Amino acid sequence: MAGLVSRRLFRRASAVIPGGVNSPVRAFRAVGGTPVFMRSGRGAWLQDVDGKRYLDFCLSWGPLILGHARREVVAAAGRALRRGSTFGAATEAEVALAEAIRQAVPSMELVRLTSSGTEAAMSAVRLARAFTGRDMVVKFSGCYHGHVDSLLVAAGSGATTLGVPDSAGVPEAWARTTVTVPYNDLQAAAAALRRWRGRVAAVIVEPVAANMGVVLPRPGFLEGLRELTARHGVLLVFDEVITGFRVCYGGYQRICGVKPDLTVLGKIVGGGLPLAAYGGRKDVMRLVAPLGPVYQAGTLSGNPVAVAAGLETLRLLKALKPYRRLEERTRSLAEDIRRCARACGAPVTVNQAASMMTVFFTEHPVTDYASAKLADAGRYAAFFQALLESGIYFPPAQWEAAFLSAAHGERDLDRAARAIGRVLTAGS
Ligand code: KE4
Repeated sequence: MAGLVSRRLFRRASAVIPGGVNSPVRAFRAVGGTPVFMRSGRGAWLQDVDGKRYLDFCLSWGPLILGHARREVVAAAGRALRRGSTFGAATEAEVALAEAIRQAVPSMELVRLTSSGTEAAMSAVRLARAFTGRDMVVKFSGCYHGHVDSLLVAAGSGATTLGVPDSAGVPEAWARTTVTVPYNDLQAAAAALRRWRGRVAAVIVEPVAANMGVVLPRPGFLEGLRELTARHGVLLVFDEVITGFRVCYGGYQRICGVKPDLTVLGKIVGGGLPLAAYGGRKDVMRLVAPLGPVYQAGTLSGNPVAVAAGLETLRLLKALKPYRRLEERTRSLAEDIRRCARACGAPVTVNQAASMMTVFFTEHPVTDYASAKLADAGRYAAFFQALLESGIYFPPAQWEAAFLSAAHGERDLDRAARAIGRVLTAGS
């Protein structure tokens, strides 16, 4: 439960910020209680404003693969800040970061930096519409691409029916430009492209979904999307805001071998500062202003401080090569949780991909949004709160991903496994 200072701050925040938070999921609405206000982070640990420490498995929703306040990243950002935070002009460092991204993700032949994943996804969709001269987009239930108006869409009744707004303020007409189909359902995607033949600009997908909790692509799903989109003259957009530099040095496309036309990056690529990117085929990206007619801009796009943090993060990831150890440790923790759940009869399914995972409170396999939604959010809430009391900070929502960082040591993971085991055994 949140301490006294958090509770006081939440009352103060609620008087001046909608819901007391600057992003809805931080409000703990999905898990109940007052949100914990954080004061600092170091390595794998967070400290809240009441002085309580937590082993952090939310890691700011993904950016902090090196852990909080990584010394080299802080130093690099500090040096940049002391030279001036922003010039609104080109700098060498942003060229170096774009080059590093292209080297890591070769399908991104040209790269544009933005300040958020939402901005990058929105721009990629606008670009796809311009390149194809078409208006519609196919997305997948449970996948999230930021608060882009036309993508804040709930699935229509059938797999090929037009979307309906999933947020107030989104015009019906904009929602109807999006068709939502079930993740991992290639037939539904094919049906949507047939039904709206000649009108679909892009298919946008999280290659490993993480916004309904972690859901892995079925063998052949991404390859099938590549073949379908190529056949229909539709651009394939991989939203790798989470998977980019999380699952390997590059994106999931390096692992699965599927080459998208456009890729969206965020989170890790900014090293914990506001930076994201989109990029892809030269012939497509050449439409982006000032080269072409697709306008996209940003005062702080590619700003020196965030670029410095991103560059240092990518340099460290390349040098440290943490991915194998991260995957092994995450797999081991996932196995510990499964073993404990079997032993105590807790209805738990754990999906794990590289250094991210989700503990779903359901005994069914979770392969798409419909099966993810069978999870018992109330039991997850009790699980989250019990872990919080034990000094373990999981994502405050069932349908999100938990992450490990290079700063999580064996002792930290043993501590987490023991705490999770106690909580599952106690029936929370
Ligand atoms: P941002 O605009 O939050 O930088 O990125 C949007 C976005 C785009 N694509 C994917 C696959 C994403 O996961 C996100 C943002 N992720 C959420 C958590 N799953 C951010 C947390 C929040 O909204 O506070």
